[in-house]
Amino acid sequence: MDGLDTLKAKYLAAIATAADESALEEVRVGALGKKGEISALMAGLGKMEPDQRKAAGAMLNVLKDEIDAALRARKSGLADAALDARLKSEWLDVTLPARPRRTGTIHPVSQVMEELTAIFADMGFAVAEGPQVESDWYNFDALNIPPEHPARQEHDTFFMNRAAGDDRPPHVLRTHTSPVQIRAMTEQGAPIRVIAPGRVYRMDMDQTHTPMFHQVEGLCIDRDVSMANLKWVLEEFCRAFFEVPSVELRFRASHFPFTEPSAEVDIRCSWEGGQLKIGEGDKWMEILGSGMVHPKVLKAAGVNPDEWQGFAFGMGIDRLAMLKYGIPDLRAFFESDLRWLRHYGFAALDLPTLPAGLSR
Ligand code: 2NM
Repeated sequence: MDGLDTLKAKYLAAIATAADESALEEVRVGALGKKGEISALMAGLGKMEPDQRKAAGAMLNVLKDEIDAALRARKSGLADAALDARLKSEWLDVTLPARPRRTGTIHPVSQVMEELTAIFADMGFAVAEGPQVESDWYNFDALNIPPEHPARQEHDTFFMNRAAGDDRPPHVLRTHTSPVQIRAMTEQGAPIRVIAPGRVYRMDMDQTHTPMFHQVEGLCIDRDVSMANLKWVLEEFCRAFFEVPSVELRFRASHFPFTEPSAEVDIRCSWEGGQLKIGEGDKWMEILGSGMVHPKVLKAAGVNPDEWQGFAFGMGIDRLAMLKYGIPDLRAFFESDLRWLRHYGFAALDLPTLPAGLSR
């Protein structure tokens, strides 16, 4: 049994250097497994004389216990190290921001739509919406624009295709948002106060025109609504939108098929050194069209013109955005150039409200 010390040293060394739990298991099987070296020595005890067997048995038991203890200690050490390694590799900094920096911005057209919606809401106007593909009845006939009317050509309308053999007049891409107001009047009747902001389409493309652009139209119908109410609403809108203490509007007689009388509206301004100032100066700039809704239009929308009357107006949202935010080129609005969007875009979370200030 002199070899036991050598055996002990061999196994303790093997246990100490086992690289992982499976290497350690191999060492255990080699020593203490059914066919292991120590187990074999234990099996050999049966061939010894009783005295010898007693002493050798005790020594083997001690050795077996020592190796067993060393195996357990090493095993738990290896398990701890494996857990440490796993925790290290799966480490996660939960204090990091959940997403990379937010880079999206609100398009100036969306910003201006939110601004004017807030202003008109404050004056009791609800927002109405409608389809962008319209029947020619809603887009033209109901607005007192009959088939032979020159405005149908002037509007440079985009026509949709009909199926072969279908002779009904084609649908159109709406050339203004007025059909939305016809639909709103037809559905809700009078009195009514709505604005209709949205996309409109005309076949036109140059420095100052894009085939799709944005319009907002307003409609106010009640028993005794007049041009005086129209003028106040427009002044109030311009003052709030351009964020100036006062504005001055000038009405010029004009003509639209859907209003009578009709007026084009100019705003007092100055252009000093290429810088636009609203509400002061000796220049006038046209900003919108308006008028008293034509009795035929009321009738087409199911509103009795002997009982009800009111005003309507329309203006370009893209142009409002250019004027207010000093954006020079209309066509850049719709090019989706990220540098342009970052430069002219607005922070996503500060929505314009009247009490907080529209644009900040
Ligand atoms: C304008 C100018 C004048 C207008 C008319 C209507 C409706 F549907 F009520 F008849 N909506 N908008 C209108 C009137 C629009 O845009 C330059």
